[in-house]
Order: sequence, then structure tokens, then C-alpha cells
Amino acid sequence: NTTKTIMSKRKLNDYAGFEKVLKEAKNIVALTGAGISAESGIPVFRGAGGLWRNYQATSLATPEAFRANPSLVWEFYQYRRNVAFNAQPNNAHKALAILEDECKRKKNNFAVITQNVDGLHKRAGSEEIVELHGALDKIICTKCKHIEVNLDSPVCEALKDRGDPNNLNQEPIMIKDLPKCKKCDSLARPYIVWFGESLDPQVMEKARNLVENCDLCLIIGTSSVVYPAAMFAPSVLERGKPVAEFNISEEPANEGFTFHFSGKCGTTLPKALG
Ligand code: BV8
Ligand code: ZN
Repeated sequence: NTTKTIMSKRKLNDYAGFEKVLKEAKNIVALTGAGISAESGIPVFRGAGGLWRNYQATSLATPEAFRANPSLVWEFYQYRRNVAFNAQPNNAHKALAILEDECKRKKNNFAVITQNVDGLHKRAGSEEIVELHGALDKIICTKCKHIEVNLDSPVCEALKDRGDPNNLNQEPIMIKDLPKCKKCDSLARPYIVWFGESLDPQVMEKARNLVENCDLCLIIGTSSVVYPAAMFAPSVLERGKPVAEFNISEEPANEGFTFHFSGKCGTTLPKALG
């Protein structure tokens, strides 16, 4: 049947074939999603992991949810900050940082384009990183758009011990006690691109440039359902360049990729890049 033929086109776990392609590549891009941080204990979006209290993460990551209930959305992000700040980069993050060093030594180009907001690529030692959807360690003012790095835990006094996914009936926090802009004292929000919000044009420009100039794309731990990130890897294929997917499952969106390495990327990625 058709999937059979498509699958046969895609090379399953062809480490030897991939090694040849990797050796010739001069401009490599790694596109990562929540799956690369799963082995660091950070829940992925889909399936059970995507739930917080009785909410789908995707229903809280919207400007509407923040307008309607800033206290609840801040609790959700306080929880996510806590999980991310206490997590450690895993062998997949580290394998990409090592590959970046090797590329630098050989005067080749390498960059990570990540959908993740957990900051683990940076903490693993990666330097060339494009954070498509923002970062948990930054907040932005809802009024004057001042952006600041904020690693405080809790992010503000009122959110101390808040955000527990199992603790449902909490009094909403008053807006005046939620995180504030240091410059104009207005309500601050997580520096995160929510569903229905456009990505920063400069970030998009940088990502598009990297994708259009790469001669090898690694796509790691993503279900490729969220746009515009989901458009990048297919556009590399359209240019006739190889795409290697590292995922525990075969994502329907990624059937046409050149290589597929099945399994946890904490194992498959270091093995393929080794
Ligand atoms: C935009 C920050 C213009 C939030 C995120 C209808 C049709 C098509 C598109 C749309 C539509 N309606 C709206 C849209 C546009 C929307 C979109 O794409 N929606 C989807 C859901 C259909 N996109 C947007 O809104 C974007 N903006 O398009 O602007 C515009 C403007 C107005 C109106 C329309 C358009 C903004 C999207 C950014 C949203 N913010 N993150 C936060 O983190 O709190 S997205 C968020 O979800 C993540 O960043 C990530 O991008 C996505 C989750 O995807 P994954 O990372 O892939 O994670 P997932 O759990 O899905 O999959 C995990 C994968 O890992 C799986 O494949 C699993 O098998 C694998 N895995 C698990 N463990 C491992 C593993 N693999 C290897 N090893 C393991 N151990
Ligand atoms: Zn401000």
C-alpha cells in the first residue's frame, strides 16, 4: 500500500547513510520541539503531558486566556518556569552543542531553531539558537513592551507556592500583585508567542534564512502540527536537501523525510552524530 512505499522511500535507522550525508554537510540546521526536552522531565504538549490542572496547555497559551484570567495564566507559566529552571539538558541537547563546536572547527555553519521555551539548548552550550516562540526566562510589558530577563523563582511574591497542577481551588491573584514592568509598572506577561499571535518578524527572517541556506536539516522531537515552524523541514526537502527526523513515533506530517531514526532522541541523536 502507499504508506508502505513511502516508508520504504524513507531510510529507517540508516546510521551509515546518514553519516555520509553529515560528513558532506556545510550548513546544518536542527529544528527542535518538545520531544527533545521530554527526557529532561519537561512534559510535551500532546497527550497527557499537555494537561495542566484540567486545562489543555494550548487553551492557556493564548492572549484571550491571559486577558480573561491573567492570574490563572501566570500560575501556569510560574509552574512551567519552575519545571524548566530545575530541569537539566539531556544527551540530545548536548549532542547538538558538540556538533556546533565541530562545525565551528571545520568552518561550517550550524544553528538550532527551537519551538521550545525552556532554555535548555543554551544551558547545554549551544550558541547559535533561534527561539521561535519566546522563552520562559523573559517577561514583556503589556504596555510599553519593555523586555527583561527574569529568573526569579517565584516570578513575584504573590505567585510564591502557586501553579501547582494538582491544587485547583486557588483565589485569583489581583492584577496589582501580578508581575510588573520595571519601567512603567504596568502588568507584565510571559515573553512567549501564544497561539494566534504572530512570531517576531526578525526571528522569522533569521529562521527562514537558515532554512533556505541549509544543506542538511535535522528535525527532532516535534509533531510538526504548529505553523509556521511546521513549514521549515518540508521546504528543505523541496530544495532536494536531506531531512533527518529523530522521533519516538512516525509523525504523519513527516512521511516524506529522507531519514527517520526511531526511538528516544537522547539515545538516537548522540548515536547518529557521534
Ligand atoms: C501564527 C509557546 C500568524 C507557548 C507555542 C488552523 C490551521 C492551521 C494553523 C492554524 C489554525 N488556526 C491557527 C493556526 C495557527 C497556529 C497553529 O499552527 N495552530 C495549530 C495548533 C493548528 N499557529 C499560530 O498561532 C502561530 N502564529 O501562525 O501567526 C497568525 C496570526 C493570527 C491567526 C492565525 C495565524 C503561533 C504558534 C506558536 C504557539 N506557541 N509555544 C508555550 O510553550 O507555552 S507552540 C507550542 O506547541 C510549542 O512551542 C510547539 O511549537 C507546539 C508543540 O509542538 P511540539 O513541540 O511538536 O510538541 P508536541 O507535544 O506536539 O510533540 C512532541 C513530539 O516529540 C511528538 O512528535 C513526540 O512523538 C516526540 N517525542 C516525545 N518524546 C520524545 C520524542 N521524540 C524523540 N525523543 C523523545 N524522548
Ligand atoms: Zn512597561
